[in-house]
Amino acid sequence: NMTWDRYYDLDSVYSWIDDLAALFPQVATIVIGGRTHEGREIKGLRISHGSGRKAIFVEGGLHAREWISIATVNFIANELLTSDDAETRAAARDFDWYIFPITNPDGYDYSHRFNRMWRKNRRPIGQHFGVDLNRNWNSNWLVAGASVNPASDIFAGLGPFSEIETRTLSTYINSIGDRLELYLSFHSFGQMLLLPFGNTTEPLDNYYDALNIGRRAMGALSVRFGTRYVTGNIAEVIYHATGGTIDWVKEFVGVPLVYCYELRENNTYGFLLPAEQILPNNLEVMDSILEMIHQARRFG
Ligand code: 0X9
Ligand code: ZN
Repeated sequence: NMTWDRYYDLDSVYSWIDDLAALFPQVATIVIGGRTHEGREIKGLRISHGSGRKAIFVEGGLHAREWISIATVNFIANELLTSDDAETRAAARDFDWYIFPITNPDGYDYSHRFNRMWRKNRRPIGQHFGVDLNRNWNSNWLVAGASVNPASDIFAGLGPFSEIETRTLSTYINSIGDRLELYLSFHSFGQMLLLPFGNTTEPLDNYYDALNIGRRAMGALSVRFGTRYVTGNIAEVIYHATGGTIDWVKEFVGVPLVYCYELRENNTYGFLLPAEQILPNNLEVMDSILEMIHQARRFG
């Protein structure tokens, strides 16, 4: 069983996912979203009370050191399966959920065993290791905030989708793409809710709806503990960066609502968020997701 007062390594998370699927066989199914350079599976859970519903995709751990994103996504899966709260039950029933806590398993394992601050995957290129998987998607690849230097932490790879992780995961996302209503990508840190695109402040097709829904969701997030998030376009709120997941999902899959959370916190701890903050973070994020779904229904 998983508690929310510590971080768990790759094997623990993967076996916990297996346990959940075994405990809730009618609604939870193990799904393989892709593969990794070192031969691992990108393992996730599909939570569904009946197929053919509109779908929500939840992704964490694309950056290895952002451990809180894995804990957050685990919590979401756990809530959808075990919560007694009426709104949470409704959210679980009304959508097919595709939940992938660790989309960079090679990197996550490496950050537990060898280097806590590892970010990229673990593919060797010359004498260096790793491609930044949030620069490798086929959307404005290498246009901004990315590097051609394999030693760099923002190395974009040898070409768009050069990495098996992004290539296989994007194929999986495409396979369910026509049912996807909402795509949530979890990163840390900085307390931001980001909208595409990473290279321009030009508004999206549905920018004002997306912004409105996002702001209301962050309003709900702040109620419990007063945590403040800033909502806005990537290029405006954080920095120019292209080849990221949500840009590709918006541009090529055409999912109406896509967001990237930069979770807690703001300056003191950075990627090393103390374990005492896992539960408060998870609770406030879950509040925001329920509000997001509620608002998305209103805006249609
Ligand atoms: O630089 C990134 O990839 C993200 N920040 S992080 O500290 N988690 O590395 C921001 C990504 C913005 N999103 C996209 N460009 N899609
Ligand atoms: Zn990140």
